[in-house]
Amino acid sequence: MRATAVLVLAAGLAAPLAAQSSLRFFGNGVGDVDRVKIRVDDPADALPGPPADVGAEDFTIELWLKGAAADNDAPAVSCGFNIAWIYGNIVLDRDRYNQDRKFGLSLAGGRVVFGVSGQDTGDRTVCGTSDVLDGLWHHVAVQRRRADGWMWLHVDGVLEAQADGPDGDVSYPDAGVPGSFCGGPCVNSDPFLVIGAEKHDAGPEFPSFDGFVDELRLSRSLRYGAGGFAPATAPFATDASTAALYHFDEGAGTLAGDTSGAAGGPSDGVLQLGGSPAGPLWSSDTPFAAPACGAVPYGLGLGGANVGSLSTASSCAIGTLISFDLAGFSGDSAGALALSRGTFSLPLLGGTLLIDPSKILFDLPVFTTAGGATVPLFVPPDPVLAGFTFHDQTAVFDPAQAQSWAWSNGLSITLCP
Ligand SMILES: [Ca+2]
Ligand SMILES: [Ca+2]
Ligand SMILES: [Ca+2]
Ligand SMILES: [Ca+2]
Repeated sequence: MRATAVLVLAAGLAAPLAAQSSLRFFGNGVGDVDRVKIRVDDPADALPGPPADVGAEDFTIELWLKGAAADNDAPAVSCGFNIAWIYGNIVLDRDRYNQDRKFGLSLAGGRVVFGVSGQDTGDRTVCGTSDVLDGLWHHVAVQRRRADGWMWLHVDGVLEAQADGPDGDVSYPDAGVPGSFCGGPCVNSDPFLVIGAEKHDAGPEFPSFDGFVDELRLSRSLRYGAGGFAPATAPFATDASTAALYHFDEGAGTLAGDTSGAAGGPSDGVLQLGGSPAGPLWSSDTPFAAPACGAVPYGLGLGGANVGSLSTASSCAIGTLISFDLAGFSGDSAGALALSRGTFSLPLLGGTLLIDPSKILFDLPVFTTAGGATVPLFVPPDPVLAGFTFHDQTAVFDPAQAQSWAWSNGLSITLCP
């Protein structure tokens, strides 16, 4: 008989972790403030930057945004073989000042605008067709194929523009030398992907976005076909194509963490605060409704064979004992049931890791007998825990499985009041 584990979260930690959050920018766009900066290269060396430096391969860049026309007054731009995207209210800026190999995303006349410049292969700007500055959340996805430069622009899953853009590598050059247009070399703006501001603070004719951003994902692949798609209804989980993934769920501080787990990362972002009102601010306004309380399975730890299924037989209410019921393991084994704040999808030891190893809350020991086990967890009757979501997966030593480990499916639990 062993003691029952008790869900314990450090004081002051539970509340911010319970909520999703987004970032609110205010369009200040001067003095290197009111933005998130993600470094994509170090100009002092010839080494490649972190995975957020996309563009050497196909890419998809997507995010959720919300804004009002009154706060973003850049007029419509003339799209075509030009760099007119720089005149919209800038949402994402991977510009290089007066140099090639760059791209960015802005809003002009309420429409989404996406521009790319190749190395001596020309410029192209494409424009969406729907007004996204209506005070509602919208999913924006832009894609670019390296081989022929083809560009796609989707709003809320609908293809609004596509065009044959400039060919070739548009990643930041590993030995790039920022031009001297920033009172000296633009070392503080060029080698960054900037969210929510025009990166060089070049002047009022290059305005910055005033509104909300959430759930930015950079991928090394083309995720969406021209036929459109249903936008996700929940935060993304990482996968093998994810180069960087920002949930903006920190809720405090100046770190915008990359949760992708991509090799060579993380490509973390830093909030540069300032302006009036001072941005960016953490906001509880997000595109996704809070998940209903209860337990929802997700993912398969061992491909099609659902070895070690995981379910809760009990309620998910605070002040109760939650039982994790495991079934299907092949014999007496030992392992652990791990609880994490984040989901994941990564091949590991013959199975798939479904929980974010950087956000582990704690591990519960598991001993399976006759193929199953029940793991109890007591949740204290602390009201602050209501609505808190965590994810769990069990791994046990199991000689019958590939590489001797058996992995359960995943289970997301949101605690009920
Ligand atoms: Ca082309
Ligand atoms: Ca590079
Ligand atoms: Ca470099
Ligand atoms: Ca978020």
